[in-house]
Amino acid sequence: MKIRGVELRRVAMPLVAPFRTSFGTETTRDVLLVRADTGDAEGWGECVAMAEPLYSPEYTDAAADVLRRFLVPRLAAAPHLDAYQVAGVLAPIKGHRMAKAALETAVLDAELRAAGRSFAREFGAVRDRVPCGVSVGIMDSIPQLLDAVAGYLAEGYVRIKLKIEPGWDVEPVRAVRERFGDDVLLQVDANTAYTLADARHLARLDPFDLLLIEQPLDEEDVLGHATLAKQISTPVCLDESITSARTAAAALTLGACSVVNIKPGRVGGYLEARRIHDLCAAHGVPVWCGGMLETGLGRAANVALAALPGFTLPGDTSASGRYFATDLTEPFVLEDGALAVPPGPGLGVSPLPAVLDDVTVATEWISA
Ligand code: NPG
Repeated sequence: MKIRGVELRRVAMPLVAPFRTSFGTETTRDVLLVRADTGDAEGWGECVAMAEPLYSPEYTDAAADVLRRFLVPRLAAAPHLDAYQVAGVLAPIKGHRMAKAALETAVLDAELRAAGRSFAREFGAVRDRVPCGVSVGIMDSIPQLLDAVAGYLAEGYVRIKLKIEPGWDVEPVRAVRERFGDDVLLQVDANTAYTLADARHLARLDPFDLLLIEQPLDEEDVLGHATLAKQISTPVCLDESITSARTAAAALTLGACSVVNIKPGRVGGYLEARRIHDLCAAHGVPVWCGGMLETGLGRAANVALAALPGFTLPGDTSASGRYFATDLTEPFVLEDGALAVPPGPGLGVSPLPAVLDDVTVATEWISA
């Protein structure tokens, strides 16, 4: 296979409601889409970088820049290519995992569409439906939070994740437990908002029988997480700190986490994501699929990944309607708390041309 060219397309997707985390508030999802043309087929990849570098160092403009100037030219120069070679060809360029992931996904999608094989099949999926959780942002008040959680439970979500930060942690968790009971699968996500000095405070979450606490400390503070994990009974899960199978192996060896959130964009693509899954499965460590407010394109690939056997916890693979009134693709709809894994070739979904036109802000063609 040879790349003929790559289109970078910026789309602006309004969110149904603002989404607040410890690092910021999103009202519109500024997405960079990558479309690879191989002559035989075209493939799509969604870059999960955010508009500002608040979750990780990457951001949308930087991803577009590194794709345009460094990544696409390297790939275009490769005489023969399949998706499994992309990471190696791009390896001399440091970092920029979200940009690399989008490009690799587009190549993989093109390849699988041409071969008539689905992402799920390629990855080794063992389920055709995946149970879904939902991530609930930081709210202005506890009553507002309880209303939101009640709505999601009524829709059928099987797990609730509360975003937390200092000043919004023990009380919201207590309120959700009191109102909805101990049977609700409940977890929290701090997005690096605490330090090890908060260990005693975080231990106050212990009585609430949470599934896990996600990334309480700085992404580089892997040792801190190992220390914290000994001081609290809530299982520690890492997100931001896990950037590759290698960092996952180190974190597990150090005892820094006992659960791993796998976000393909954060680790450089679905193939590396699968390696992390395999590593964790071999060590009996549960994993779940994170989310980065993806459109239907990214969601399709996430759902395929989440159908692997080691994904034993419900992920942030919510329905399209959680974020978008109109998705880029046919919407993913929750049925009995689960989403169906697309069976069609490649991602199994494609952008709806009229919607895509409507939300496109800019396009750029990079010829090989
Ligand atoms: O369901 O897609 C989703 C979002 C889930 O909370 C979620 N994502 O820290 O995991 C996170 C958070 C996030 C969103 C992180 C956007 C970065 C960007």
